[in-house]
Amino acid sequence: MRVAGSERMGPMSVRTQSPQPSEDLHRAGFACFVGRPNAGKSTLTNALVGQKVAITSNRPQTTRHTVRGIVHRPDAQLILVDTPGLHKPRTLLGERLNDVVRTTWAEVDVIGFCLPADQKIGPGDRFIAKELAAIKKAPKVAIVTKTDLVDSKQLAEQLIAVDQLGKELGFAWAEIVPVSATAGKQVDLLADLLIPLLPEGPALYPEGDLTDEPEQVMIAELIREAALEGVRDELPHSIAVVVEEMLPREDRPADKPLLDIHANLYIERTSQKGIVIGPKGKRLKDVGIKSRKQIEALLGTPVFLDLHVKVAKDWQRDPKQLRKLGF
Ligand SMILES: Nc1nc2c(ncn2[C@@H]2O[C@H](COP(=O)(O)OP(=O)(O)OP(=O)(O)O)[C@@H](O)[C@H]2O)c(=O)[nH]1
Ligand SMILES: [Mg+2]
Repeated sequence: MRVAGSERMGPMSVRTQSPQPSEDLHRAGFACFVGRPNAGKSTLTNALVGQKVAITSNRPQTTRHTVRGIVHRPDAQLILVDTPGLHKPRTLLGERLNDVVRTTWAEVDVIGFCLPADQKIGPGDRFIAKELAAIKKAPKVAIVTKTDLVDSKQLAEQLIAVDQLGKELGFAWAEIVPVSATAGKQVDLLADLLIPLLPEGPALYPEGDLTDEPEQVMIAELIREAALEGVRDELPHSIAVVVEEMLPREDRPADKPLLDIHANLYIERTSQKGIVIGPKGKRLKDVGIKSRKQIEALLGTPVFLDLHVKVAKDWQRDPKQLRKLGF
């Protein structure tokens, strides 16, 4: 068993150095992150890119579409594809999200399977690993996430369990990499190890591009992220956000522009309205303030955010509503 970057793993063979890039070879390709909801895929994507391209939260099933984040190196371009957490679907939306994951991992050059260090490997992980075993084309890298939450003994046990999981299913991990995205531990090393697994080829995105997410989608996601904070139970799943319109305010002097953004926050039932809006509208206002700051930072321009709450009845189960909301 080889564990990347670990010197304290005792008898196991370890790798502490990144592979040396060869001088004139350029590599470019796609690596996806898959795993259970909440495994830390989006946080890791952002840490690798060095900027927030995907929203994150402690609620499961935060990510609802593939998000690409681009890592630029002189000798390589690594395109990360963050995917929704693969889970047992309970709604049509859940089925669609799982489909997105399976389509993605069939298309990429490398698969990064994320397993949190602080949770024992469970049926959800096994289920994913079993499906991964059937994919012969792409090398599979096991990424043990959130290593800051465990001590070295627990981490060692998890690394052994991950190694064992591959063996049980009859395949070998190309690498096993422990990382902490929030502590920035071994994040660069992970990129160093993914890059040699990419095909040779020229850059696929212009230099400096960090994502290909459309602005409107990023903005809707930032609003949803702010709305997810502090809501419980079923509500996180019920929230969807759509940016309807973005227009520069007329009659503004050139040095004082203002961008009007009109967005709708959808919920599934009228009874959820009160929770989202809060007493005297306070919650919704806070969501607006919080997301507006992030939107302004993203766009580099002052923004007026006009946010409305609407009911799209049972949208997670309704094909027509799903289509309207972009799924
Ligand atoms: N302590 C610690 N927490 C982390 C780390 N990475 C992610 N988290 C937390 O774990 C939670 C889930 O993170 P996400 O990145 O949203 O997880 P995800 O796998 O993208 O989840 P889905 O999109 O729902 O599938 C968030 O509360 C993160 O802050 C880490 O390295 N250390
Ligand atoms: Mg995510």
